Amino acid sequence: MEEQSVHENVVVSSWNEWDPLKHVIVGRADLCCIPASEPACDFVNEIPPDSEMRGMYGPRPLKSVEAANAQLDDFARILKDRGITVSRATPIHWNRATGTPDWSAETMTGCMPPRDVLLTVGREILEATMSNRSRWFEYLAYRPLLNRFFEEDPGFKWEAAPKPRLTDASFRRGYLSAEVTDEQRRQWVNDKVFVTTEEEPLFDAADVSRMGKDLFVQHSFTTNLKAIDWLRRHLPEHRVHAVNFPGDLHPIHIDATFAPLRPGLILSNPARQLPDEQKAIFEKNDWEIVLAAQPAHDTRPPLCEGSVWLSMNSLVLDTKTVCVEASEVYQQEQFERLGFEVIPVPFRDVYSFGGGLHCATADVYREGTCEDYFPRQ
Ligand code: DAV
Repeated sequence: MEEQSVHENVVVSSWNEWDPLKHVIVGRADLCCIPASEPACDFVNEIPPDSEMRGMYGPRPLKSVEAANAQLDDFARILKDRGITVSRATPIHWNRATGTPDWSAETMTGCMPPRDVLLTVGREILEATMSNRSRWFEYLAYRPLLNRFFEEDPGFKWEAAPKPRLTDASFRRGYLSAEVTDEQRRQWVNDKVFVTTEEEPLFDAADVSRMGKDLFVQHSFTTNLKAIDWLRRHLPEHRVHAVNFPGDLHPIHIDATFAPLRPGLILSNPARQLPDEQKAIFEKNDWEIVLAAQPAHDTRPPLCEGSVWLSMNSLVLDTKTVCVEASEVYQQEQFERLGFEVIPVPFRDVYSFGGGLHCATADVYREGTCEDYFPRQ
């Protein structure tokens, strides 16, 4: 058998980002596309003029897909060698037009960052609404796995958040326009005015950081307050906190910004810090927030939408072991100083497909139970 669960009948369980990882989903780059411009995503217009994809949406260059898949396969092998069960996404033909009664989109995106779509909270996996039209159908890449977990694990709660309509009312027109100045952007982000509106609940799962009973959710381009309220009502046993990082002019997903490493320790992006009033809960409960090391690179790989801070997008295997991108030497040194064994994983070729080592995975099973790490609220 290719994959075997370590705990009989319990396939899905994960309460935080640090307990010993036993089963994980790793994405795939097959058939991934650069999506056409849409209200919440204008990547085509950001493609550098010297790129073969200049001005184009559609399938990413085959060579880049092969390079990314080689690193993803290697990462999967590294995890398996550590005794971790690895399940993989099932790609579909992303290069086709989709639509609903409310909109149509020229292509889909792909199934590289499973973290964006799947939110594992304890015995539940929740399919996020997503907030880009080109990512509306991405859950399909995980349905074969979720269906299998459902058959194997009688206690697995398979959930999907309300499918969003994503009409024009869900987006601020012109928000991403190249004509908007940085000063204006800074003001907007400071005022928590993002590209998505409060028309309906919208979230990407990667905006959620799981710390036992407490879930910290970044209010961002991809997650609105209505979704944070929805998560609060959906997970009544948890405390759901909205967090912001005003230094980030393009806030999308929390995991290159604010990453818990073990109980009591957070790695924080020095360029995107939590406002003082939001730090209170960590201080009150004696958590330490350390600033991440500088990235080893000052540029991003070709056709990459993420920032150089993917340097801190690491996968914690347990409270003593962490996977870090192989060329991110400063981040590795910092992890070693913090008492971690570092597993270097070459991953720069995957960055363009939507993120780093944390993005590229989604938890299925970690040991441990739901603990209260923030008794003082
Ligand atoms: O800052 O590059 C990347 C997160 C991708 N899921 C960043 C955000």
